Amino acid sequence: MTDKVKVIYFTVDGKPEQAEFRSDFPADDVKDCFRSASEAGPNDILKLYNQKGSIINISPKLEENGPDSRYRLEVVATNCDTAIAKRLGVDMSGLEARLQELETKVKVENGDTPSVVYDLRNKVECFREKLEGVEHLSWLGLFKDLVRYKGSKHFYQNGTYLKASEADLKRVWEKFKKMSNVQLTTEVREYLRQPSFDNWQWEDAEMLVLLQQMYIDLDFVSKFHIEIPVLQTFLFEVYKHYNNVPFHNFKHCFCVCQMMYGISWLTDLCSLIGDIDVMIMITATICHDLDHPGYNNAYQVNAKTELALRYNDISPLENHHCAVAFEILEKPHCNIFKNIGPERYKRVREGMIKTILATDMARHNEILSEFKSIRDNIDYSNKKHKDLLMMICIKVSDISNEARPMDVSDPWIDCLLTEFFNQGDIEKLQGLPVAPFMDREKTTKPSSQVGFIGFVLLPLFETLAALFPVLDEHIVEPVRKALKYYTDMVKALEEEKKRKEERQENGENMVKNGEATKMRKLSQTNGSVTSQVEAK
Ligand code: LUO
Ligand code: ZN
Repeated sequence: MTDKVKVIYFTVDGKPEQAEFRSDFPADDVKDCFRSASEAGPNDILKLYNQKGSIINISPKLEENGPDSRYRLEVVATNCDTAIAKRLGVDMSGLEARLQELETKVKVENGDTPSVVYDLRNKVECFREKLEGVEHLSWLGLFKDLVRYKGSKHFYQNGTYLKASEADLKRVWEKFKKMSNVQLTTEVREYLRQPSFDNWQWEDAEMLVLLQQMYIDLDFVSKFHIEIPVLQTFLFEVYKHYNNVPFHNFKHCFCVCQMMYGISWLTDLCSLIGDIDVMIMITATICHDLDHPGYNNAYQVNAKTELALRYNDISPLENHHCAVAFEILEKPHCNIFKNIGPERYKRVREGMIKTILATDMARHNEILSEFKSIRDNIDYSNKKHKDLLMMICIKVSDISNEARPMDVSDPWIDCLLTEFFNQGDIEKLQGLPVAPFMDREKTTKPSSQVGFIGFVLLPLFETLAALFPVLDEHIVEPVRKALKYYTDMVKALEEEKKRKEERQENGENMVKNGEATKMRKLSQTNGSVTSQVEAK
């Protein structure tokens, strides 16, 4: 049975208007209803006030009114009053202030609504308002009709900005340029080759210097005539295109590249597969998660985001990371490969595309089993064999947090679960499928790590170590230790839970026993009272 049509009367700029819709309409359609009635553009933010002057939610559930109790619709154009805001999009501080006002007013308005409904409505409304007008969110599928600001200010759902501010970028660039003229000590250059390297001790500008050092120490700068100023602008442009999300940020890119760098030295990869293929892997690791929005492929596809539509659901994120990498390399002042000639450029491009696309975990089993099938008689002159080895190497580097010392890897798993659970929260809000490891109600850090290390990480690492035994001590052994650490933790937590349940049960029994004793005493007392009364 379809709901009856409701008519909502309101004024906009003093003009009487009315909107008609059914309460089973999608929220966006109702919003569009008000938008078109008030001729508001996609960039504008709408606010609806009731007669008491309080803001009310524009939704299909909106309470019906009459022509003499009109609501008032206000169209809030985004105010881009500064140069930066004009260039980057919405003035977030203004929007934040209005949202604060919205939350306070909405709380007052619906006094009788249970607070939990309220808070949720507040959160959703607040979340939608905050995200409205931010271009990248079309990837999140939250708002199809989003503003098309070019390079608009992006931010992550918890309100932090997705991209660094101009001021931050300027500071990092200057520090990077200043430090890159300083000769790094041999000790630092040695430490940089260790899988135990601790990224948390280094600032972003310092990591940029270390990435530059990798190209120098692997001799790529001289062998491929890379100009240092071009290398610096390339690295900084890459830095600018990583987002401020909990896990898939620039630090992750650095860690993956540094692990690849460590593996290259440990296995002397350059002498095995040649300099250009190692340079492909180093550059691919630096670019492999460029502009990651903090929501994985499953989300992109389920939410039918712009990226999923653009890449037909085929590894949308990895395709995007690679496309951004070559958009950067197409800029003359960033093209570190401009002096290697068209033939080798073509080879580099093909190799980077292949290795970056291989980081899609959905292809994990496909790639691993194919590599296993050739590993024991690998032929380094066979391009197919080398391609598979390069794909395995970037995959190992990409998920290698647990190969690092516990005090380095532990914070990374927290970052990862923060990003995963944020995604799970949004998927729940949108009624989209939620993977178990993204559901904060179902996944704990130790239990998910036991599964991941045991079933994904160790089999992958042991497969590569079978080819390069030197890796066993340096990256497989730490992963085995991590598996034991989390397995013991899971056991300890299970025992603690059992003890708690036993205590509870005993507690209940004691209460029951106590009750029973009390009842017995009571009945004895009663019994004696009854017999006394009867005796009377
Ligand atoms: C595997 C993965 C995919 C996307 C983003 C990060 C990760 N990584 C990890 N996932 N990278 C390192 C780690 C790690 O140490 N642990 C996990 N753990 C859990 C949350 C997990 O189950 N991840 C997972 C498993 C399979 C999968 O696709 C088949 C995707 C994520
Ligand atoms: Zn990655």
